[in-house]
Amino acid sequence: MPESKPAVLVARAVFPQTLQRLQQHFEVQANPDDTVYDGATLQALLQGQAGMLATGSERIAAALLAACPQLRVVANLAVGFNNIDVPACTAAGVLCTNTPDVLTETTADFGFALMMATARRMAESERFLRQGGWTKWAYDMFTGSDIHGSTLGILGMGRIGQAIARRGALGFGMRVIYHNRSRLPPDQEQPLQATWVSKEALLQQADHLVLVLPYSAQSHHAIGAAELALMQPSATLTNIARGGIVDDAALAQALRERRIAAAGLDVFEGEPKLHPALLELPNVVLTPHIASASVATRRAMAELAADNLIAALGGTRPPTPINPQAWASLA
Ligand code: 8YV
Repeated sequence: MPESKPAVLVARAVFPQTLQRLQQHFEVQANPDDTVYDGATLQALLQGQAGMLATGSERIAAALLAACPQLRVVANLAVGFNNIDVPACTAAGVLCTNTPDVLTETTADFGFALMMATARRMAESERFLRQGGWTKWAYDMFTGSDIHGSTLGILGMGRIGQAIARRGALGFGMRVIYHNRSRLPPDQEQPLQATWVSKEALLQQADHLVLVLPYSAQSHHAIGAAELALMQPSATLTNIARGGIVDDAALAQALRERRIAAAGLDVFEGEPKLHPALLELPNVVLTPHIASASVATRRAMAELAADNLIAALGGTRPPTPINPQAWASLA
């Protein structure tokens, strides 16, 4: 008799090719309607499943793990994993994986584009044009701030931060400063022409500040009223990291009072809901968490998540584990 396939839950809709690939290895419970499951539904659907392909929408915490003792692998379709309580997973012997590297350049492209759109007021001027406001040229119409030759500040200097630094220094002649808990070794700093500074100096000196740090209890509201007050009134802030790193209410107030010039936001506290004040402000560019959303990159992310699930449940060490220590209890 053929061995039965392990059961897995694919928590959100994915590319049909990814689903077909997973179906070759697993009994797949898919979600073709792309419903975002609440905690109780997720718990019910996870009963008896050995694996799960998750996204940032699914919260994986201790209570869920306790209620789903058969769960052994959570493959996150994202590089960020703040939706997962990793220590709780490790304690429960659940291996978690993410999708690093494959999205670095695409996400850096988007971060740079969002920063440029913010500095050069692209969304605001497009709205003006569409609304029929463009009747004549004017010397000061939608004047913004330059990217080339300005100071790029990066908070968080992991893979995506470094890819943004490279674009700024080598592509746009920017002076690059960054703040990160650990300073990069000189052989990594030097090709990026990036200089480590204190967080305070970063906030004070950046013409364009880009946030690329992971969300954690430590980075919650890393940018709040006090930090915004240190920034230059002409500065812009771009967040492609996670909602919750910025205090959105404080940011809306700073933007309203023109204490900073503008913001570009791809992520929000409590998304997909937005702080209502952000929707009213002209000097903010808003996008719906799409920094990694090129077709090629989303395919690569889905493939890597599938690779991880297939390897881990097939008894092979997966390519990109988050808590490799859980591998010992699984293997
Ligand atoms: C994902 C992301 O699209 O990878 C990440 O951390 O933020 C995005 O690329 C999103 O998290 C969906 O899971």
